[in-house]
Amino acid sequence: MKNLLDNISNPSDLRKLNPEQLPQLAKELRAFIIDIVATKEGHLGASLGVVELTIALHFLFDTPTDLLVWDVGHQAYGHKILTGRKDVFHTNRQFEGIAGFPSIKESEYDAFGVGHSSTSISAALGMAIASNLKGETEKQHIAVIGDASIASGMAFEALNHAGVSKANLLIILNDNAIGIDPSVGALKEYLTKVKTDKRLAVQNNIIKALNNRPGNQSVVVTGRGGGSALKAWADTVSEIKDVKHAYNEGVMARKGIDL
Ligand SMILES: Cc1ncc(C[n+]2csc(CCOP(=O)(O)OP(=O)(O)O)c2C)c(N)n1
Repeated sequence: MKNLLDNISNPSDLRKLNPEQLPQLAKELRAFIIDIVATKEGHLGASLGVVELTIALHFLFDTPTDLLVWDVGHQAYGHKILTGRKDVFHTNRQFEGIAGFPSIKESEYDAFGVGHSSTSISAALGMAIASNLKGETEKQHIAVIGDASIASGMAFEALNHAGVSKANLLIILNDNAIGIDPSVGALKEYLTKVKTDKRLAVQNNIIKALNNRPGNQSVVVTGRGGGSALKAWADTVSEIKDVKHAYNEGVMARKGIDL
């Protein structure tokens, strides 16, 4: 079979593929990351866990015009490979090589320089508010954050602000129940509960509540489970992409899938 990744230099090449070709691309991207990280070291599990999400986001959104912010940035290897850095990915984290995290100096596709966790929602919200002020109402601003990072004060401050703003912000909660170690705490238990108890999900959902304000366009996607099917991510993201006031749950995310 023809290698698809060989012919992808940036997301505009990716967007020329048929949706049916994307699972094949996901396999190739996963293998590419494993091959290089196996000899050069780096963060592996987090990037493998978002291969499908990364493809879905660059396929469905108009990056780099739409702004994509990765929290921490340790999961952005697939993003880097699909956004012009495939040929230099072997220099990842090496002296004079590419950075192990998104860097605004390195690429126009890296909307925000990261390394520290829990900053993505604030950053994307600030960008979304700026776009509003400039009248760029169609521009999308996407924060991808893990369940460990969203449990911090800074992320909650941003959610609190987003919940009353009119900014066009999409927050993707990549809930795989693992940070560096398995997640613990009340929020983890809460997220588990809202996914298993349908009544609770409808009546008492903190994340849904944040999306219920008139005029607010924030959206949260959250999921946890046994696989990270590309179709599930692609369907979910395309469903909510242009929707205002949407809440969605049920996309599966698993760290280090298919190792
Ligand atoms: C302020 C800060 N504290 C700690 C870290 C170390 N750190 C790197 S990744 C990570 C966990 C991330 O887990 P999660 O947010 O669930 O994302 P996932 O790895 O599942 O994508 C932590 C704590 C950091 N980068 N920044």
